Formats: sequence, C-alpha cells, structure tokens
Amino acid sequence: MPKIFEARLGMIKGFIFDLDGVITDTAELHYLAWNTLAEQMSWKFDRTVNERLRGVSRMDSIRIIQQHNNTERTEDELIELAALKNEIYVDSLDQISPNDFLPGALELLKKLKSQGFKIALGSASKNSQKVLRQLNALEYFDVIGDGNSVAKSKPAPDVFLFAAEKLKLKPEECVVYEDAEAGVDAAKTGGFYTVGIGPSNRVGHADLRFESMGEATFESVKSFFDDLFL
Ligand code: B16
Ligand code: MG
Repeated sequence: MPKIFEARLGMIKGFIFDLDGVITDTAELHYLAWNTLAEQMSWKFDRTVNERLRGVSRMDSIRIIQQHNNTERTEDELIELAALKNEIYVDSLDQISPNDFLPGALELLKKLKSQGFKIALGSASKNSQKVLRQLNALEYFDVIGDGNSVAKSKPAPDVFLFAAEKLKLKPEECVVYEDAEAGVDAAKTGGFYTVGIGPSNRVGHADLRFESMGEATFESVKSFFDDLFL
C-alpha cells in the first residue's frame, strides 16, 4: 500500500501545532515588545517574568505584569496598554522570514503533509496569520485555530477542540505539539495526545517530551505512540 494511505488506517490522523516555541520562536519578539512598553511605563519587567507569559494570552499576560508591579488598573486601561504592546509586536513581525522556523519544524510539516496527515494550528496568538505568512507556512495548515477562534484561552482546551472539529477529527485522533505548561494542560484536558517541547519542569506532564523541535521528528513520535499509527 502506498505510504500516503497508511496514516489513514491508524487512529492518529492529525497534528495540531502551537505556534510560539513550536513552529517559530516569537517569544523573543514578545519579550522585546513588552520590555519597550515596560520601559515607557517604568514597570519592573525581566526575562523571568516574560517566561511566565509563555503560551498565555495577551490580556492574561498584561495582568501578570501588573500583578508583578503591584498595580491595579481598570479593564479599559489594560486593553489600551495591551494594544500598545501589540502595535510594537506586530511591527516587529516584519523581520520574520522563512529562515525563522525552529530547527526541525519545517521538515516535520513537510513530512506530515507527504504522509497524508491533517495539520492545524492551535495558538493563543491573535497574530498567527501574520507570523505564518512571514514564514511562508500558510500552505501547510488545513485549519488555523488561534486567539481569534475562541473566547477562552489556554489552559482551557477550546482552541485545540476548535482545531480538531474543523479538521473533522476527534481529540483522540490528534497529537498536539506544545511548549507551554498551560498548553499541555489544555491539550490533556481536551483528550489529545501530547508532545511537549522543552524542559521537564515545564512540559514534563506531556505524554512524550523532547528538549527541542529538532528531536521531535515524525519517526520519534510514531515509534512512541506505535500502535496508534498502525
Ligand atoms: P498575541 P502560542 C502565545 O503564542 C505566546 O507564547 C504568548 O507569549 C502570547 O502572549 C500569546 O501567544 C498571545 O499572542 O499577543 O500575538 O495575541 O505559544 O500560543 O502560539
Ligand atoms: Mg507556545
């Protein structure tokens, strides 16, 4: 039987990818944008605080930064400040190019496509379309689930459930790749198989974990989940 049909016989039929930290590293650009705003506002902000924003929505991120600074602001003020950060961030996305895939990510997308798997994005970002466009990666995704698709952000499973439904697959037919603690929580709550990218203190609760995308190849994942691909 041609390889391309094999995947359709097994239980795993689709892959859902987080964006930042899995497909590309926008975390640095998020950090720089938050840092610029923090300097303008004379807020305390550093890379340790930034690490707490990984996989967290924009509005939840600004709440974390405000807590860190012991400040209280109205919801309208927070929306305005988050919009300022977003302007800086979106401008900085212009510098992303097809050279900015995390090592291994593009190869994995190509492999999955050639094997006939369905592919979706499951990101908290409301800017995912621009990031994927800059990477020239839109063609690999059958469905885009992102911060514009659902109201509840990770650790709620909504964005992954949205992506699976649009792919016409059940959660147990999909593997989710995630680099954030809240993202793995979201995928597990939704009933998905999970691949964590990063250290065990962050994503050790995933079914399978790799330090980097370069290690998280199709072959490694297939050999771990074994029967689900038969
Ligand atoms: P935006 P992911 C997340 O991306 C980032 O990790 C997180 O730092 C960011 O706050 C969030 O997207 C929202 O992004 O401001 O562009 O809507 O990992 O879920 O792909
Ligand atoms: Mg992420």
